[in-house]
Amino acid sequence: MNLGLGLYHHALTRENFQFARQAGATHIVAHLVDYFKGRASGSNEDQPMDSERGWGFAGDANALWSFEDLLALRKAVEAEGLKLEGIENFDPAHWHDVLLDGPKRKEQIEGLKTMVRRMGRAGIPIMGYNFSITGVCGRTHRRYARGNALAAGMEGPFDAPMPNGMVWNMIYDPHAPAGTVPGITSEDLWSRFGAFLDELVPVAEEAGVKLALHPDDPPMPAMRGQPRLVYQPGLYQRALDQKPSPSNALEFCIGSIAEMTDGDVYEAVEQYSRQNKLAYVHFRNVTGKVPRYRETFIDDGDVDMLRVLRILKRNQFQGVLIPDHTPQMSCAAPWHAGMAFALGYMRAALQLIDRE
Ligand SMILES: [Mn+2]
Repeated sequence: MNLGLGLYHHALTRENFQFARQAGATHIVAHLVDYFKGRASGSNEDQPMDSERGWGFAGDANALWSFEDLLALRKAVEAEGLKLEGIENFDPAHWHDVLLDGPKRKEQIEGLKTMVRRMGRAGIPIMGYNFSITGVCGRTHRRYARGNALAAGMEGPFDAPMPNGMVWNMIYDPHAPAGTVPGITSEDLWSRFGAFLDELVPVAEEAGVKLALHPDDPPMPAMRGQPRLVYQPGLYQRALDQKPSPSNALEFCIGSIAEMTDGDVYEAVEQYSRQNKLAYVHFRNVTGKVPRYRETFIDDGDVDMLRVLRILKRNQFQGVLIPDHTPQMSCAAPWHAGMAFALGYMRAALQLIDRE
């Protein structure tokens, strides 16, 4: 098993690659979507947080990720002694009508195929994504964690309808007419997802890229009047069975799975790691379950993280673990301190597990 760090778009710098290496990481997972565009300065250090208007504006619909930029990113990561394990999240600008089944669907599916092919050519093996209409929304951000550290949580359902022009908690069309996006059924959503896999998986196979599905965060059956896809551990199996392929894999989020109301996090780790379906792991801890939970420091939640690692080891998981989110620590560099704490814990845990 390998230790990695996920870096948001604005944090893809040489200094942060060195920071990751210094904390013992060997791999980077990069976000190319800028979740913080158009937001107040000073808000851009931590994970993006929510309001009814979402995180902000999606990227440029006409600018697909280029082969040159992808290759340059991999080279920059490698120059600091690390490997680029994957890209996390498609830009809503590039696939809003895939999620919404809108008029640009066909064109946008072709764009996604093009970017997956370019990733393969650039030697980037994993594309993490979250097939979700409303995205990561409805969370609160308060001093929930140990020592009054700022962390994300949830304090009940979030049902405010989603405005037109928004998908995946970002605005892709600021000029959309007033009104809200009509709700669809769960079967509609599964059918859109199935059609996405039918088109993308063969391309990913040929490109040598694994598509890695993140579960819903938060894992509620519906939010903002829209259904969600993987909000219980067993729904991951449905997603895999929809299109069996080495390229149909999971961005396995321990925190989100622990927040689910059914099942058991250790059984889920066992079930999916035994099938060798974990492309990479979000190694995050939490207390409580939806609709009331709080993100915690890695050593301080409901999940026994060492028990998770032992299951992964037994099932010969060889991929990368990244901290996902952490509470922010009180100091001049709250995000970095939180990540360094999580990485230190993970490094020690992996050394311990290795010696058992
Ligand atoms: Mn996650």
